[in-house]
Amino acid sequence: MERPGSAHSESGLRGDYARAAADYTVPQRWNEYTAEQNARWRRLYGRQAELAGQFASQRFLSGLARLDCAEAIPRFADADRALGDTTGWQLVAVPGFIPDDAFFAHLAARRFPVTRWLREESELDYLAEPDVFHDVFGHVPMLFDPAIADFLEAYGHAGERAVQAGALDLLARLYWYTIEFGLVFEEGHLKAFGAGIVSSAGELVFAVTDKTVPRLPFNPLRVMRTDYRIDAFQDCYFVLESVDQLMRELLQLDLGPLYERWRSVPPVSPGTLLPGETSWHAVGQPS
Ligand code: HBI
Ligand code: FE
Repeated sequence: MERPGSAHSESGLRGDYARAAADYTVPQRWNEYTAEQNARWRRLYGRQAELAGQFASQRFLSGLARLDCAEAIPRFADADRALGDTTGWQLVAVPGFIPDDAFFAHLAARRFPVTRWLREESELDYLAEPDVFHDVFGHVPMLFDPAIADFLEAYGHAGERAVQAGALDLLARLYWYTIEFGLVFEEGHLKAFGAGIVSSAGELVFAVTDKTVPRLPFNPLRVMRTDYRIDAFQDCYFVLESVDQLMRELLQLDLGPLYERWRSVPPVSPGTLLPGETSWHAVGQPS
């Protein structure tokens, strides 16, 4: 594994990688968050929790309530206590984006890497890197959900094999279109549970209510073949019948042969519908 240090700083990642341990963890240093940062967190939380009440999955909302962090950036050790009683996940502080192999090793051990720093005032609406708000507000609520808890651990194990098979792009899209940008039908309503959506004010409204963006029924192979963008709202979303579907379908996949078959095939571009596909917006969203 190549260790990001100065190289990453030069490429724009702002965390302090030089002082991280070999597994990229750092102390959270909760006492060093300023009153101003906690006030910013409170504002981000307030705005996003209100939208989430309307547009996010119940399973996300019940995890968010368990997390109990409306007032200030939470101590990760406090979240660990709540998680320990349910799915046994733990949070580890990291400087920011970390290399794939380190990321997978943490997930495989049911440790979720959480960026320790908070975005600046000028970045309330958009940020290219994950910060503590994206990681905690977006991801941690779903760690209380047994289906997501198990899926993420399985993803960590699968990740190392996908790297060896030269097929990480295929597997990473499964994470992207579910854990980051997944939608789910809940009692006939379209809801968001992906962290990239629920932690973004603009995309949470867009992903759930836009009248033209393609929304396709979740199909793991279709997802693995679909490219994505990281610099704007997604050009398409995939919708689960229930978050339980995720683990069920992953267990049925024979990833080795699938990697062999699709590894060298160019991906489908995200806004494209394949022959025979119909987006849910076109057939009328359940209201
Ligand atoms: N590191 N901190 C952090 N957060 C991520 O979501 C993350 C990462 N490293 C690698 C990675 N994601 C992805 O590229 C893999 O899921 C493929
Ligand atoms: Fe994320």
